[in-house]
Amino acid sequence: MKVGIIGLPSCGKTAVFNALTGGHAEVRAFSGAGQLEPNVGVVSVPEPRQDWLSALYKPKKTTYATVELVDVAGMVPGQAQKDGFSPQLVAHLRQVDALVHVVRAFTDPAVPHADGTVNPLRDAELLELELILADLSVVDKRLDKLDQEIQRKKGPERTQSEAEKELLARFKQALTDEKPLRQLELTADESKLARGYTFLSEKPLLVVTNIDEAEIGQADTPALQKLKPFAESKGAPLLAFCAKTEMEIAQLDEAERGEFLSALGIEEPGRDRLVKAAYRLLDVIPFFTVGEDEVKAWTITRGTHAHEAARKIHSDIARGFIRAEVVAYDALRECGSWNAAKDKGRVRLEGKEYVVHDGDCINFRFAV
Ligand SMILES: Nc1nc2c(ncn2[C@@H]2O[C@H](COP(=O)(O)OP(=O)(O)OP(=O)(O)O)[C@@H](O)[C@H]2O)c(=O)[nH]1
Ligand SMILES: [Mg+2]
Repeated sequence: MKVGIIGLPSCGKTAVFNALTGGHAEVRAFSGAGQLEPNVGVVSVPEPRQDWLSALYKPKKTTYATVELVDVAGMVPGQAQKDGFSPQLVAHLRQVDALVHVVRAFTDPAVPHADGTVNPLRDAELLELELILADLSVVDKRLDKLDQEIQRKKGPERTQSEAEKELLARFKQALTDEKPLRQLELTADESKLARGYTFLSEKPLLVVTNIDEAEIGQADTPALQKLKPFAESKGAPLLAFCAKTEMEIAQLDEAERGEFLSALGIEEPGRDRLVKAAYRLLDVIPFFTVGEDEVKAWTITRGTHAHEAARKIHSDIARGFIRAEVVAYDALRECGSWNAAKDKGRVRLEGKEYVVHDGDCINFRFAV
């Protein structure tokens, strides 16, 4: 699961990346736009249910779900309106599953803005338009080729190409109306067809406004007010985050961090909120395996069957699948232990077709 961090130059993408990963990638007052290689890092997804399970089992190891973050270069100033994203940038972005769009709201004379002023809504709209234009150019190129293909093809192949043309024409209309593809309702077949194109505006999006230090903890800020209708109209959740402070928090050791957060009156670190929001974007759910060796979260897409979930762990477990012993996290917590849950009939035996739920604790029985 990969999440790409995007935004205009110097909006604080790398600062967000460092805040989330605890990393030390270089941040600079003058944009490194054009930097070719993205920063890549892996972060654990905070999960209070797993904390409770670890307190119960006291395992040797607790393994949280993870998200891979990709921090790319900003768009080259001035290039935005002309040519849009560079091809390298687009190539990196095509590979991610979701996008975190960082919008600058912090005012800092030491960090010049390419357009001279800080204006979150203008910046957000500009970048969003780039996603749409990048997709539109893919659609146009493909539509050109499809016409020739349809002439050449016969039978079911032709029908297939015609269906593709119809879908792409719909996409073109939406994009021309500046509507991101994530907002279209697609059938399962259409989604499958679209997947191959890895459209940027189809990827789930989270808007993060990078606020001033003084605005930390405020429920509402001018930037949030401006961006709320924008985010809603793009089908994207919205979060405020102060990348600079969060980056500093990430560099502290645990004890210092606790003191720092309580001094600021922050209950949940922004980092945790942001990582959780990024994970939720992906429309995935965790299930847990528990034991004295390890308490582990596994990430699956919603609707995954027990047999597939088993394969996540090991192909042998899927091959030799007998039954899944399943207890919902809430039931386990209520009963206090696996055995107590079993005595109360809360541990179910499920077959291969069972649809795994968010927070299921599963023990797979298998024989190979
Ligand atoms: N005051 C303040 N400065 C910030 C904040 N976030 C980032 N900065 C500063 O803004 C400058 C740019 O930050 P980066 O994280 O490098 O921005 P970027 O989006 O990665 O920039 P490019 O990769 O060059 O496009 C650095 O000097 C940061 O220290 C913030 O929340 N508040
Ligand atoms: Mg950067």
